[in-house]
Amino acid sequence: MSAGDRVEARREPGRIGGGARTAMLMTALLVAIAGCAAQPSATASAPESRSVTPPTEPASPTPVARPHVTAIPGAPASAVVLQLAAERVRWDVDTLTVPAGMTWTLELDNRDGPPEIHNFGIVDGPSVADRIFVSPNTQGPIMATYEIPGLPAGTYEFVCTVHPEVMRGTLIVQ
Ligand SMILES: [Cu+2]
Repeated sequence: MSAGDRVEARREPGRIGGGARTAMLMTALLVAIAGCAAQPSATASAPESRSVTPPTEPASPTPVARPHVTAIPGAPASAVVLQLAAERVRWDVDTLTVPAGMTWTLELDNRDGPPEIHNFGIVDGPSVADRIFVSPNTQGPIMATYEIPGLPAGTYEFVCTVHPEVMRGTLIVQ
């Protein structure tokens, strides 16, 4: 559309026989006017399109945009073995401490029978969506052993993602 306008603008001054400078000036003026005219119409139509896009935009990027700690690939194994029990929808300890940058072993004693199920997850934020690791769910009574990936030093939370409100603890990686 704007390309067509420019071509016509160049032709008209050409017929009049004005110099190349006049033609160029006219073209520049017309382009400038077209640019000025185009901007208000673009901003005027923008609210319509904006009202369509925002609902989809904030929904998806927000969780992903957040910096997220990930497990260290190929972290060496430590000899650390920790026990953790789930009983009556509570963990039996509040804090677990493990070495930084090394994998460790968790012996998860799920003492709750049906209908409860539990898992062991590590999160680095307030939401269980910020999960770094989550074991499979188990239904007790059952003992399960997991190799937990190595993490950078820091303070995390361990959580059962099925019961995140009541089954939370602090994981200290140092
Ligand atoms: Cu649970």
